[in-house]
Parts: sequence; structure tokens; C-alpha cells
Amino acid sequence: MTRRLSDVSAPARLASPGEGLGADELALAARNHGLPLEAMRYDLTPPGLHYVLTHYDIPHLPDDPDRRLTVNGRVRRPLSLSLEELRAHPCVTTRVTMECAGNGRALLTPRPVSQPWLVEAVGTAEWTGVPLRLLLTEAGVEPDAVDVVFTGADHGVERGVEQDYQRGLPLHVALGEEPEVLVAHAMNGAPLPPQHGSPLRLVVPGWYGMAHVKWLREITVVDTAFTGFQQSVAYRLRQVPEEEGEPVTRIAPRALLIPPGFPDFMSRTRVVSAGPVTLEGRAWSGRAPVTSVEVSTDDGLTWRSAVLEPGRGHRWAWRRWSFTWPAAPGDHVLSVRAHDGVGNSQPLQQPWNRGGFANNLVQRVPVFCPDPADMT
Ligand SMILES: Nc1nc2c(c(=O)[nH]1)N[C@H]1C(S)=C(S)[C@@H](COP(=O)(O)O)O[C@H]1N2
Ligand SMILES: [Mo]
Repeated sequence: MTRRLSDVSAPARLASPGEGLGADELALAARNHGLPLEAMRYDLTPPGLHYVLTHYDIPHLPDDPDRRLTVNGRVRRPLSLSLEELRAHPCVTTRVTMECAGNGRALLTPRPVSQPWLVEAVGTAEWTGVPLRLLLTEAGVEPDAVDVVFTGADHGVERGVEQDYQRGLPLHVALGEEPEVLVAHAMNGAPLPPQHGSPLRLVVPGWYGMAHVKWLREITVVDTAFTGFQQSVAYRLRQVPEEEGEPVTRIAPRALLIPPGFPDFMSRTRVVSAGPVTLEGRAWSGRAPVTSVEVSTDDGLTWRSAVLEPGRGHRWAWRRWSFTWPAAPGDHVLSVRAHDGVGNSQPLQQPWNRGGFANNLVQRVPVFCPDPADMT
């Protein structure tokens, strides 16, 4: 019997009741690292601490003057640009909080077996690049255009389908000014690192990570809705596999705590001293600006307002919040939740779907506060 590609490619599945994380999930977790939550202290995430997610391999793309970004399909003047020619276009810099759509997946019951994120698949960077709108205008989009398809230089097989990583955006999003989509060549003022898409990536402020195509090599304007794997099979909100499902698009609101005090090595339980403790963290939403943040120190029973710092013009970036907590000896569970300007908030019950996408369930941080009398 000859083996086929589909025999080596694992289907999507849910973990059985009580099934622990498998070696396959560990392998993904070891490749795709999260943001250490204490790094939320930085307004801009140092690139090595920004979360990373790569479906296949990081392609090896050494500097090559012959490498081109092409813009083709339903356009009047197809473009073929070297990195230098692209950089000669007007550039903008935007501060963007990016989050993986699978963030929170490993906390779901039943657990979709995939990259097992807890809550740490997030980071904030300043991306510098050419507005996509300028490139599409230069190429002259035909009136029958519907979607714009972005192709990366990475290649793999997923659930039996061999593919280049590809995602589409509706034309009105690709041409939009709010958010303004970028073809980025720099991250925090330096050329993109290999794991974040060197030399070029798409940045779609406010959208979950899957839209921000890394190692971008081709932009194709098409006259029918794009139905590639990452568009119509993956990244859809479904309760059962047969459903067509809703596409995953913009980031749902989320707030996270910088875990206070110090951790126990294995359990990660936090230890704080009795007395006033400053709780702080970040909050963001890709749907509308965050309008308020609330903190609970009694495992979600009661909520009080945190102080939310102004956005300072960075619409697409997280905002800092803080709250003073008078810690009393004992065990506590801290939580935080964000509300945005169009009425979205964070649930106390898991919002479950088969792919484990957009799970913005409120974070729970167990904290132990020792009795000062016991600490001699
Ligand atoms: N070409 C390509 N682009 C990609 C991916 C990929 O596997 N290949 N992963 C996507 C996903 S799912 C996420 S969450 C973000 C992660 O971006 P980062 O690794 O720079 O944080 O990249 C997106 N762009
Ligand atoms: Mo992702």
C-alpha cells in the first residue's frame, strides 16, 4: 500500500474527556511561544518576547535583490517590486496589538486539539510599511474585484490539503483607511525578524493574527470570494464540523493581569505580601476602543472599576489599566474584564466553538497571601 499525503496529515479533533495535552500539542507549543505575561509592562513588546505562531516552517529567505513582491490578478497594471522599490513608497508606522485567534483554546472543555494557547498569544509592536491601498491604487483595481488574496512563502499540509499559507480580505477592508492595512517591512524600527515574516508581512490592525500574512510574496486581486483552506475550512466559528460557520475577523475585547508578586516555579501560583498591592495589566479590542476595565478579587463575584490609561492616539494598541488591591492573608482568585465602545465584553462562561477561536473568557489568576504572623 502506498502512503498518501492525507495519511500523514492529522484531522481536526476534540480531546476526549480528561485527555491531557499530547506530544503533538507539546511540539506545537515548543515552536510557537507566547508572551511572558510580565512583559506586558512594556508598551512595545521587545521582538523576542512577542508571541509567535507559524503553521508550517519559517522559510529561509536570505537577502536577495531579485526577490519580488507581485501584485496581480484583476488589476490594470500588475506590479513586481523589489524590497528597495517597495521601501521607496510612502510609509506609515502603526502601533498594533496582535493576538492569535486561538488564544485561550487550551482552556476550553472539550479542548480542540491544536496549538494549545492559554492566554499569552499576544504582543504589541510598531509596524512600518506601505499602505496596501497605495499599492492597489498604483496597480489599478478592476471594477469586478471582490477579494484580495495574500500568499506567503511558507508551504505545508494541513488536514490533507497541501498549500501555501494564504488568506483573503474583502476589497473594502484591503482599501480601507480605518484600519489602514500595511505591507510592513519593519517591526519596532528594525527589519522584520525571520519568525515575524522577514522581509515583508501584511498587518491588518484590529484583526486576529491569521490575517497578518507573513513572508508575503504575492497579492492577487480576485473577482470571486476567496475559498482557500485558511479562509473557508480553518478560522470559522462552528459548533459542528458540517456547518459553514462565521468567519473569524476582528479581535474580541480582552484584559489581562500582569501576574502580581512572585510565582511558585511549578504551579505558577502567585505569592503576594499582605497590604496594598498594585494590580496592573493591559486591555484591548479590535472592534472598538476599550471604554472600561473592571477587576474582581473574589473569583468573579463582585467587580470594581480599574483606572484605564488614555490611548494616546494608538487606536490599535493595548491600553494600560491599574487597580489598588488591599491584599488580606488567604487564597484569592483575581480576574479582570474589558468592555469596548460597541458593547462587547468578556464572558464568565466559555464561548465554545470547534476550532477554539476567539475565546475571551475572563482570566483567573490564583494568588496566595501568607499570614504575616506565619512568616518568621
Ligand atoms: N505566511 C504565514 N503567515 C502567517 C501565519 C503562517 O503560518 N504563515 N500564521 C498566522 C497566524 S495564525 C498568526 S496568529 C500570526 C502570528 O504572527 P507573529 O508570529 O508575528 O506573532 O501570523 C499569521 N501569519
Ligand atoms: Mo493565529
